[in-house]
Amino acid sequence: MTTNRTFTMIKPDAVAEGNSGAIIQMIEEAGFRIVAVKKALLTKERAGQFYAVHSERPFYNDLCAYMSSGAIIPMILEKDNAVADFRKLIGATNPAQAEEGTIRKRFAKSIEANAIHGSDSDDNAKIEGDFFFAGIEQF
Ligand code: DGI
Repeated sequence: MTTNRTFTMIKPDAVAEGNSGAIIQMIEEAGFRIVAVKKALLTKERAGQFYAVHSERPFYNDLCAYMSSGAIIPMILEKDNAVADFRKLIGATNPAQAEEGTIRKRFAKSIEANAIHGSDSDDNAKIEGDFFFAGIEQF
């Protein structure tokens, strides 16, 4: 099944440096509608739950520490072909490989502090959106 929603969060490095406004502008100019948005602070444990799929990876501990190091801005977004189009807009995980015009090319500091998350499938978009937002907040 395809849906027209995806989940994103602006990560601590980008929020701390005051880049959220510019990132949200890029997202809206690319045609995404904001369905739900808030500012949040994850504990290391909550960050670990969100990234549980990576729990066996060598960078997991650092990733959880980083993702709980400062405020994030989670959002649910809507657009035709949202998941794939948003992955294209954010660019490669490693900013050294991200294409010109992508959010990570412009704002990511490193493969870890890479400014923004984007769900990699429709199923994960739903799971990740529900991780942060109740039904009443999604409109
Ligand atoms: O979907 P992505 O965020 O592009 O990438 P992913 O799901 O493979 O990995 C999730 C996050 O984990 C990624 O945004 C940053 C971090 N990460 C991935 N690969 C590495 C990594 N962090 C470090 N330090 N080293 C890695 O190789």
